[in-house]
Amino acid sequence: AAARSSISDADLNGYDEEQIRLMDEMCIVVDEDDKPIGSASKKICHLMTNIEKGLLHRAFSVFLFDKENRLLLQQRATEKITFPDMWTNTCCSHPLGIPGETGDGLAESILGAKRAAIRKLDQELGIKAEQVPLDQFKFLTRIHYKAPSDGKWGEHEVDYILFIKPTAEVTLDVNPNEVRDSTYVSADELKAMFENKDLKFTPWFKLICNSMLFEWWENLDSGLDKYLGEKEIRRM
Ligand code: DMA
Ligand code: MN
Repeated sequence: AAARSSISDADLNGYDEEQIRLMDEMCIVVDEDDKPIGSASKKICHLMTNIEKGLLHRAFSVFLFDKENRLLLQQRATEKITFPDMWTNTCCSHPLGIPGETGDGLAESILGAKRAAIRKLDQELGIKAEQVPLDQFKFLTRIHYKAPSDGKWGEHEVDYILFIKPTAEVTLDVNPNEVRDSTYVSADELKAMFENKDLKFTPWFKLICNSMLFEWWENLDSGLDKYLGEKEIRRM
């Protein structure tokens, strides 16, 4: 009999059942130029033993802003296998090796990342697709980074950075298996959160905050165009 389900997998013993199930999702494996070279399960892609051999996959990070240009943050659920309980940007996940989310050229890959973003904004935060239309997402750039979580698990991704300031009001219906808390913050409020030693932040969010986030954020309503569609991958 096939014993392929991760539920029976020793690496995943003791973790949340729903989060174990999601470890079977098929991520897009890419080379250092973000060219798809195959697919592998979310579990395979996030084991440090594989990352240390160079395994790299595609991801996206959404930054969602409200009418007052406040950024929606989430605190990851305790159930998350990687980076539990940490504060981070609105929503992150992976475009999957499924029709519509896989792309070879940059334009198609950006479209795939946006479609994956719409899927996960609903699954994590209960934001309905009609409130986050595809054409309101703005692609900034790609970030290649590596970050361990707890020794066993980690990230090694080419991460598509997407901004959205939806014209429609966004209603939240948070999935507690994914998200422990959420809050809208101004840039100053976010900087104040960084001073609070009781709060932990994900490594990719810190990398983006320490590089371009605040400059992009200042230009959200006018002047963002010059930052959009960067073809070069930023190595961090
Ligand atoms: C993975 O995010 C993507 C990035 C940019 C770190 P995640 O761990 O929240 O993925 P998922 O929600 O699919 O578990
Ligand atoms: Mn990942």
